[in-house]
Amino acid sequence: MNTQTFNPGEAATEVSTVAVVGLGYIGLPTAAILAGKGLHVIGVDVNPDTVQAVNEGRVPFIEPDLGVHVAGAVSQGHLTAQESMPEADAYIVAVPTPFRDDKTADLVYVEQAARSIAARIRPGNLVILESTSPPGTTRRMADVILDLRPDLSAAAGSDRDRVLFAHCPERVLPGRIMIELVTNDRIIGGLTLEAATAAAGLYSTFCQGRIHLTDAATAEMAKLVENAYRDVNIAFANELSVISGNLGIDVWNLIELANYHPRVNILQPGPGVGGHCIAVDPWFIVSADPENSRLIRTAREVNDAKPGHVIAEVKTAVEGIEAPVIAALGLAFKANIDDTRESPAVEIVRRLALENPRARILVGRSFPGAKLPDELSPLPNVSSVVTNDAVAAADAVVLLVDHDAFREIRPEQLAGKAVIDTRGFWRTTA
Ligand code: SAJ
Repeated sequence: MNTQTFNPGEAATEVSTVAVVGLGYIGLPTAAILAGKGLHVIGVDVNPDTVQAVNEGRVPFIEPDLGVHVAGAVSQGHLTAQESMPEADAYIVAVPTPFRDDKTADLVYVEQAARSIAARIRPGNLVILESTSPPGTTRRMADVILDLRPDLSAAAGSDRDRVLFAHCPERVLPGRIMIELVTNDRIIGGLTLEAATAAAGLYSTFCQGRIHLTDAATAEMAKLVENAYRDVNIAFANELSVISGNLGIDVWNLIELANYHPRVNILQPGPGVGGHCIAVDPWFIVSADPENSRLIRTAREVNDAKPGHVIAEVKTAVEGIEAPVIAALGLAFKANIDDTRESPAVEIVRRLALENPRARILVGRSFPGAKLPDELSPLPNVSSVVTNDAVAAADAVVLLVDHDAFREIRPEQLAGKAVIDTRGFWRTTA
């Protein structure tokens, strides 16, 4: 299928009831925004706590502005949540697609969702996969449903009753989800053009960006490529940070200067790359064609090695101190969010604690009252404390996340302490 741009005047959506399967970081915002447009939205989640929270108009995680949208949609009766799969005109699948130890995608949640949908789907329905997935997953999801429902077909021109399948990858940035859901362009890939057009009709109810239509495998790959592009570029910055450190050069000043060139735009180094997207998706490309993904694989390895460099720096800083106190500032995978999935900060704290049993690691949190994640809570030498107390008690302060809240730390609080600033947060300009 050639790529084409959807013309919103062309196909008004015939969908009035939507089931959004998976009420996580993407599913819940999508559900809330569709409900805000007056559609009847039923959120489906296997977690009873999530279902209860949504039905009470609450959001079980932090994302700016999402709370207002969910509370409004629930109070107007447009959004409800339940554990079982309902009948609907359209199904949007936004379940996790984690990767296994061998870095291949685990599609068990997509397949579970597909089996539940198969029991409820009716002729003419639309099924959209939003989850980031390896090429071929939309086809596989359709096959799971169609194997269970031989009365239905996805093919144009079939004698059997038609159902429509499309992939519509999300591309929103955590922390800006409610803005980018509306303003970003969308790529929609259908198993048929009719399916892509129907999905575009639904998304055009809230998406103000352009909607680009293509086939499902290209849409799946486009999403992976966007994140791999970013990963490769961050790896370049991280590699520079290690080289610069060895040469005694301030990497942030170096990058600022190089970026004055009109065709150079180096990203920022950090403690590593986290989150459920950039640290994961490139592996889906590598597993699709291992032999030819050398650059993509190496970038992943460079970024995954960065926490080790930070740990080595901290160890050097506290060398000779019998029982050092280390303040670790921030655990999230990036600034101003509370999401710790795949976070290099968590890995750094965990490995520092395990490798230095005599050290005490005080995690200064920017979100007061936040509990330690499961990876850290069993460790006896890690505790979560108020940021200022962590800094005051520390021999070494390692800044892991550039949360705005840490701006309140004054230079005199850091005086006399070893400071490892993995984000260039306290850097002076070139
Ligand atoms: N990071 C750096 N240096 C940088 C930029 C980022 O070290 O210069 C690190 C961050 O600290 C973080 C990680 O990279 O650990 C990822 O952060 P991010 O802000 O670059 O991206 P995500 O993971 O929050 O969201 C990405 C976005 N993809 C792209 O920008 C291509 C978003 O648009 C996607 O929707 C999202 O992945 C997703 O869900 O796939």
